[in-house]
Amino acid sequence: MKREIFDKEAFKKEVKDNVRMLYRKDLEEASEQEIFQAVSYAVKEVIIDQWMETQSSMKREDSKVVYYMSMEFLMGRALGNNLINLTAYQAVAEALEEMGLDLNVIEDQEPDPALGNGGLGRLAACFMESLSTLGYPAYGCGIRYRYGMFKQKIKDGFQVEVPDNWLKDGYPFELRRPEYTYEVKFGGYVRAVNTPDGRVKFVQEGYQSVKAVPYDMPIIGYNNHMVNTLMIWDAEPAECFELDSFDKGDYRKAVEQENLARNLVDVLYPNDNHIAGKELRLKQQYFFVSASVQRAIARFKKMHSDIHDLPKKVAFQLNDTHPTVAVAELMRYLLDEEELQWDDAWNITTQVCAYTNHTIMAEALEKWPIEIFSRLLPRIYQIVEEINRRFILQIQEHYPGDNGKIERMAIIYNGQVKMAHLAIAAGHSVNGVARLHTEILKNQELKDFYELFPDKFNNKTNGITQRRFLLHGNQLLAKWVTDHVGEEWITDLSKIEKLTLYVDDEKAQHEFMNIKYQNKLRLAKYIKEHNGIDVDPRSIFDVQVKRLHEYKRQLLNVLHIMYLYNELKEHPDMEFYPRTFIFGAKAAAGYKNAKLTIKLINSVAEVINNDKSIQDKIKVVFIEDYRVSNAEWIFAAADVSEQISTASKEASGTGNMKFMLNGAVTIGTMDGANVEMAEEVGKENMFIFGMSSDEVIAHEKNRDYDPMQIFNNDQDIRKVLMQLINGFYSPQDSELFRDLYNSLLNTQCTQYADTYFILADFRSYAEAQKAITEAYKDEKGWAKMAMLNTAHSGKFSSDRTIEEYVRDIWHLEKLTVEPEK
Ligand code: 26Q
Repeated sequence: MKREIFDKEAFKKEVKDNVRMLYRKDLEEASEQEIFQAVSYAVKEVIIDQWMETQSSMKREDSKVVYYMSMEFLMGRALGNNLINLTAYQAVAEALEEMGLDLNVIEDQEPDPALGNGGLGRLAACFMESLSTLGYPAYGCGIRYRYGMFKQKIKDGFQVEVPDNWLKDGYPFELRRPEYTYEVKFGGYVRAVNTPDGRVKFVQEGYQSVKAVPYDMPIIGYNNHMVNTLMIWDAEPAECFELDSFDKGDYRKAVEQENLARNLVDVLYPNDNHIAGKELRLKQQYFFVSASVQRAIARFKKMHSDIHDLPKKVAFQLNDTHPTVAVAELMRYLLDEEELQWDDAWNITTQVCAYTNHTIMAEALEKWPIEIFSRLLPRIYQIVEEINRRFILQIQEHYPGDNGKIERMAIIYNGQVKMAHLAIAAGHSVNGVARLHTEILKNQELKDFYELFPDKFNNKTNGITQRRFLLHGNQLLAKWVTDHVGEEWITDLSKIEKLTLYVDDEKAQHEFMNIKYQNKLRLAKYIKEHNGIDVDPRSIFDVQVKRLHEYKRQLLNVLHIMYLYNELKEHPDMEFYPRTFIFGAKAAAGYKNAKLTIKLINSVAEVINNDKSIQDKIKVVFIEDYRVSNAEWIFAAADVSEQISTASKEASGTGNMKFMLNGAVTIGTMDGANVEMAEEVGKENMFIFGMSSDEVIAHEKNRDYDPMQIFNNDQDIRKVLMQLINGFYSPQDSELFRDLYNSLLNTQCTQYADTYFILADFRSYAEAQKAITEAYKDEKGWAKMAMLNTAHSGKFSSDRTIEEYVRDIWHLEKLTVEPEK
């Protein structure tokens, strides 16, 4: 039974009162944004009680807590999801309707908090939600960027980045907690001081400091009264008089210090799977990590006197290497503040810290020049040097005389600090994010480390929360699923497998596809409003939405569309099932080929959509500003899910799972979690194509791949590639797409041409696409396949993932939160 939380009349009154209190207006005069704020504050009322209950029972039970440290939390809008998890969505929708208001419209007023780039940030958000739903005590630790991921505008087919000022109207779900302010120190130097009892103490002097002030956001569990906390840190200038005594009266330093605080949390770096080795980025990392470590320890010490018990009560999970300075910061605290011996401190640190790897892309492995690192974090650098010194001794002991090992494994080498090596050496767990990815880490990328520390390595296949991506995003299907298998799937997605009972039932097939059709209508309307393009909801909706990256191969998709168009033009009477190709993707602002690919997609769309002769058989749509809020609608409406990365390059993928849950059929490579999806649903219910990861890795090793050969021997491919440089899609400037052409064929441009094996996989991709058309024509067959995908998506709940982290790495206990009498 769901507990009724909302007294409808009281809620209505609360909303009206809030409008008066906040804006001195009656409901009738209030803007939609003001009503959103008033509704959100009314919801916050309810949340606050549960939040306080949760925090007091965490104290009472003295629970072990995980601190999930991440530079990114891509939360998406909170209002709708909070209502869903409070099981108050329907009641609130009705209450608002009685007031003449539409909850959907109000939800749409919320800014989309986009404090993340893509997969890694969204994973952190799904994990927080699952932790609360499962009842595990947790804090998310991150940064309150004033500007999150940029908003994308498409102008003349090109991406234009617009700042995302998400805080401009005030964000109702955050709570400033100035009582938990900490100081974070940068720069200066370290002085060794002899203490009266004959020891040496290290003190940092001449530094600049910043005040870290946390804002808490509630993370609401589904129907269980559990509310965890996401703490995101803002930077405020330390007052001038708080300058280190050494620098008192130094006006220039005071101004510098103030500027540091100003810039520190200004903006999220919009890079995904690529590092920007900028000094400010390292400052951001240390800033939020130092503040979070201080808060975690302060909280621990309120209830415990022996710091050796820290690992019993605290776990730090490092979301990629970005927060890895945490290990050195914890060491610093234990050595300098707690005055522990090295071995003691090291023991505690390794037991507390664990690291998740999200990529094998070489350009995403984080390294910092010693010069920057030691200047910015002098004491931390000393500690990293000592960790490195001891680690090298350990390597030498294990592999006497093997200098290659040291070269490959040292934490500091060649003038650089290697963050992954630090994280592996200083943590007790290293995990990949899908089985294939973890195997590649163990056998290739991190082979040396796996040999030295086999027990640290483990796999945690990613997952997604079904509360946001089905219950909220696809309410029609959610209700239908509940009607067929009961509502247990909401908190135990494995139960959705019971749908297999209905896959041959014609009535069920009909209903399932009808819901898909309704969702396609909803998306078609969105596309009409935003792009002005008419798309036929009866056409196949073929969707690729994700960050734009060469390894994800949006280029393969668009080259194939160009090929299909050529086919249609050459054989106007050929049989052709209408298709709508939908793209959504942001490119990092400085990533040239990615931005050019966006332009290409839009140029191809322009030509094809306006060619009357093909009778609307192909439509191409680029959805502007792909983000969490429109993603929910897009997944719900997809027939075909494009997961076409070069095998071995996509660590896991999580969009793939969201599509599967919503009954889309995947066309994909055997990469990342696609492999496990195929295992769950059966290869016959997916369209798998392309080289295997082993084949890709072998070609990379042997350097024996020659795309020019394919270009010479395949006239269809040749024709498509020539269209990149003959002005077919860019009549004003036939050179516009030259760089894309070069990336495929010209060895001068990159290490080797066609780095991501697009031409190698082209034919196999085209075959798979053809097979999709054939399969779609068989309505019942398709309905069954789509339903089987939903039915076998159970493994890909982030609830399952979190249970595995808890069991193997964090060892937390579930908390029950009793509602107040
Ligand atoms: C690092 C240094 C400086 C600036 C930026 C960065 C940076 C930022 C974001 C590096 C990498 C990222 C993001 C990586 C990411 O999203 N990886 C994805 O993680 C998902 C969750 O595990 C996986 O499903 C995807 O396969 C993986 O690509």
